[in-house]
Amino acid sequence: LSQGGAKHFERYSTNDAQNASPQHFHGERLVNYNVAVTIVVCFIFLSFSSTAFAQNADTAHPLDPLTGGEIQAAVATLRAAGKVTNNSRFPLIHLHEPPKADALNFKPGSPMRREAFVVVYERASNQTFEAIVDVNGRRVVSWKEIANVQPAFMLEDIVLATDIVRSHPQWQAALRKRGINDFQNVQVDPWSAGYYGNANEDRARRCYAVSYYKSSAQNAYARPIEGVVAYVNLTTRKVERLVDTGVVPVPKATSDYNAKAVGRLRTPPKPLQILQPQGASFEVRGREVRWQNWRFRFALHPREGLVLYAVAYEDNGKPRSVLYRASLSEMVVPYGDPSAGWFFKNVFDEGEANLGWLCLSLEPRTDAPLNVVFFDSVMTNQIGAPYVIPRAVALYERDGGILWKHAEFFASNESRRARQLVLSCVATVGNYDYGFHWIFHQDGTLEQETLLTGVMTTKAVTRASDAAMPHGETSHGHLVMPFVEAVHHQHFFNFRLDFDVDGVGNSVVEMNTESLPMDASNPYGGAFVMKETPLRHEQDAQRSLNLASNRKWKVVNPSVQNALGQPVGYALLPGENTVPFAHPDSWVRKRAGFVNAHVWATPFSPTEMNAGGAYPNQSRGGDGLTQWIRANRSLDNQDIVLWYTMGVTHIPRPEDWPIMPGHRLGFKLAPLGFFTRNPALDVPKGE
Ligand SMILES: [Cu+2]
Repeated sequence: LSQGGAKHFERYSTNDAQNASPQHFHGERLVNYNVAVTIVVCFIFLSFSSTAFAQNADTAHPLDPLTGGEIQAAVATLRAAGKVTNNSRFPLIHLHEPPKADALNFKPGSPMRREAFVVVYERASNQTFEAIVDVNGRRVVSWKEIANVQPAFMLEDIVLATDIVRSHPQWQAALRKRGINDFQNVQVDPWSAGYYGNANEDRARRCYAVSYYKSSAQNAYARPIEGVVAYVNLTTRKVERLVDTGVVPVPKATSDYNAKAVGRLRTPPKPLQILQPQGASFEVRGREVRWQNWRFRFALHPREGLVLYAVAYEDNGKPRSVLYRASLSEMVVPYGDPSAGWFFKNVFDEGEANLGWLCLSLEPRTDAPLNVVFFDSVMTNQIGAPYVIPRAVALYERDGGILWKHAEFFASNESRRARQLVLSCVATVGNYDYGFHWIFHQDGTLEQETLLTGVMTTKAVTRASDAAMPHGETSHGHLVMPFVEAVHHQHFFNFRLDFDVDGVGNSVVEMNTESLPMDASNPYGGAFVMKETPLRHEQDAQRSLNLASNRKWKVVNPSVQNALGQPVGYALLPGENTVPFAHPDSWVRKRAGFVNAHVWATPFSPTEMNAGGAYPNQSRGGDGLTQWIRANRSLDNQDIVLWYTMGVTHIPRPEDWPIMPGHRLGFKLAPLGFFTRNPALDVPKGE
């Protein structure tokens, strides 16, 4: 469904390499892993038609994601330089972004720097390397080993862990004790091993594997094989320890969610058609989108998922910059159960799994309305070969309700209907599915909405009912079906927001609203004021929400004033949020230090991208934001990066089972003094 300006978009042809996509990562396609890997391995010997991955010279931009041809060139250059072999693995390849000034000053059609950032993992020697490759010059710009880190998991790790666990005699014995002999019907879920203070532990690549009895069911999580955990060493390819905390009977009932399993379906509502007979109102030129005064570029980054670049709003014919770059910088999902099968479940769903790589193809009608325009995306598989995810990103307009309205009594009645532009992707990370939607509003507001759905991970218990244990308050989870608990957990998301409000030099201001004392100047007690406090250094800028003062933040350009003499700015308007419930001294809070405050600010650095550090897999704490802000750099009229941590505390409901209705949370970036009046006044009434 190609509409509007999207015909200008360079469409990649799809091919068999998509069979290596993360659709094979988890769940029912588990049995296909070996097939998938075989296809991946075969595929390296096929050559791409270079036109399938070519770049359009008219619309090419230095911030465009790497093309398939550029990925091939990067890997071939490393191979020619003797840096990699057929045994090398490529957990991550993405654009090494040019210096900010180069991107901002780029003139279409002029020559540009194109570099690839490549992470290489050598499994045999358990070494990780980072390379930067000049893909046009076919030159290795830098090559270095990064000691004591583990890059994100790849398909091969999942396959390897599953094979190691399935063939382990003690694991087999533990399952037999539970009446399970058909091991091929067991789903093995490897979880990242994290770090829990054992400083003597060597730096091998590890994971912890738990199991579910899947058999012919759709949803394996209805039948957890509780208390059996395999500590897998992926370097030595051995189960280091098999934990069996005792038999909890494996629940017998299934709980699938496909139409057949659900039973009688309700009468569907009558058709609701969203038609755009004249096409979409947005224009797409290469990777740039223009719509209703907004303009921005986007990419699907293999780690961060959707990235927005160069977000600007056209004001009286002149584009004014708002953000240079906006992205999800990291995630962490800590579970609240201390038992042997659960304590390690503190997953960094971005940095440990490469969230962007896990974005699957979207379907029209269900994942996006029928007026959608989809974009394919080029990713790299573990052996360094590019492949295409068809329909990885959706872009569409939708109705936005009332934009503004007022009726003058007995006189005029002015109202306008809002339109919204949505850019979205959905990543399936194991049992969960996360949607990321950037929503552009006509009034200059940019909204981030995160959608949580999918299947909760579960624990087998011995009780069928909560009647004898009201509210389950002695438990670390809640019953979602007889003998099955979903465990309490939280989801934290950190967004990196590189603001450029009317230029690069910005400052951060906190806004707190306060009541005034009741005295002669406030005789009726109704007075309140809003106080602004500049956050001048990094260590002043670890801040959290405060309902009592209606706390909010804004990024201003101190050098640019609006017509009212106010510095132009954009405000961060938080939505749902939470605080971490893990103990402040817990390892997860040391490793994911970004959960310890909602708002952080740093001066721009091209190497400070991920709030939990570049390599959270088996990290030992202190990486990322908590490390960088130690320098306590100035935030006064600097190139400001604002980091926002938002979270949801998920106390499972029966209604979240067996599949969770989408839960949405997010935040808004709203103009504050950026304009001098409602910027959507000029929206006409329309048809
Ligand atoms: Cu949840």
